[in-house]
Amino acid sequence: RVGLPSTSESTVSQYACQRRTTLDNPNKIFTDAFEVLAENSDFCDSKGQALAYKRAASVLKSLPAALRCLGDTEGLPCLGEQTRAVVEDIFECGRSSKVETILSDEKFQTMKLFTSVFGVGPKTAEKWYLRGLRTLEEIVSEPHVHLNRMQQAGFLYYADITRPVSKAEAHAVGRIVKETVQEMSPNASVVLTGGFRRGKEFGHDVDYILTTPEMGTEEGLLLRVIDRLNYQGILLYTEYQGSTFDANRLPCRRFEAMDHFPKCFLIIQLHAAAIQDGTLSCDPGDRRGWRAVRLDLVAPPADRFAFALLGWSGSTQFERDLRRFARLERGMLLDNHALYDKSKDAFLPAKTEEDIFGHLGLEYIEPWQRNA
Ligand code: DGT
Ligand code: MG
Repeated sequence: RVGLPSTSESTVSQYACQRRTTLDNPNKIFTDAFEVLAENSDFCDSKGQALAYKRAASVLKSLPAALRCLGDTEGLPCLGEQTRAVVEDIFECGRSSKVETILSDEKFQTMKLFTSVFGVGPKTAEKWYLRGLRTLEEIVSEPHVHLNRMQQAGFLYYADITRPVSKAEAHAVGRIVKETVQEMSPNASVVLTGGFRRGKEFGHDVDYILTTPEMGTEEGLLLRVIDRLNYQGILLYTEYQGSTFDANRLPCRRFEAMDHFPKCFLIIQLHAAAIQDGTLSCDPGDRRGWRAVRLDLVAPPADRFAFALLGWSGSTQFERDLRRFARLERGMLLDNHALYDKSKDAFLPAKTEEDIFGHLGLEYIEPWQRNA
């Protein structure tokens, strides 16, 4: 059993926050299959089943080597009868018939197409599907379909937004935000988070955290940044959410709940000149000289920076398991705002991510090892 941990040496934890998961994934053939199955379960509103497939994919991503036979899955957590059957299928036929069936299913294909539009979730996609709509053209030309502002932007910039953002583009966006912030608040900081902080080469959007040392000024700063970007004429879409943060509220039990910090979901115009090597990831035939990029900015108060950074760095699976580990193994509640120790009835403060891992009694996991 070369390269794979056997039960006698080291066991693989059921929690992603106790595993180191880099972007090297020797089990991509299996994890891609699980991710299709998870997405399909999400489309069918089978949350539990979706989570089971996501957990199985996450465990395989953390392994140092490829599975060589079905027997290699023995002793691994989160792999049940259904996921093992998929692994077996892939070993025997080179592919999973269950996955192939889903991929060629009209409903799955349509749901995938519709949910690829910014602002369209599975509920809306299903509603359109049940009305008999099958293409994006049909949606925009159907008079009875009402699109909200976010979805209108999603259709307007569809080609750009569905094109992956490169690391060079993400850094260029960061420079624009930093310059804007510096002009107004020289002590404020702009920190990269999300998938690019985990070392990804491409992402679906760019995520930055803004924070100021002076508590209580972060919300105003974010609003002024938005104003300034607007004045520069590069804002194509803006959705602002003001703070609903309450320092006395206990951390949220549910993972999916969004945090309460002031934040904005933007679409910005990124010009080729802003990129270090001057090349945008656009069609070679594209003569506009710019592309639209999705940008999220969140502005936590300084004393919550570490929690926000940890919460926004992802991956989603890593975040889920951090919270689950805190609750089930430590009797603590963790979210993007705070860590609360139930037995001590106390909030545990943190200046850095290391402090949070320390409170949880976890070894520190670097951002690039959180690709669970
Ligand atoms: P990407 O952008 O697709 O390359 O990958 P990420 O990991 O940057 O994902 P993204 O941008 O959707 O979200 C950034 C992180 O923010 C994500 O890893 C976890 C966190 N996050 C996103 N959405 C939610 C949410 O609804 N609730 C909570 N609690 N956290 C979220
Ligand atoms: Mg992101």
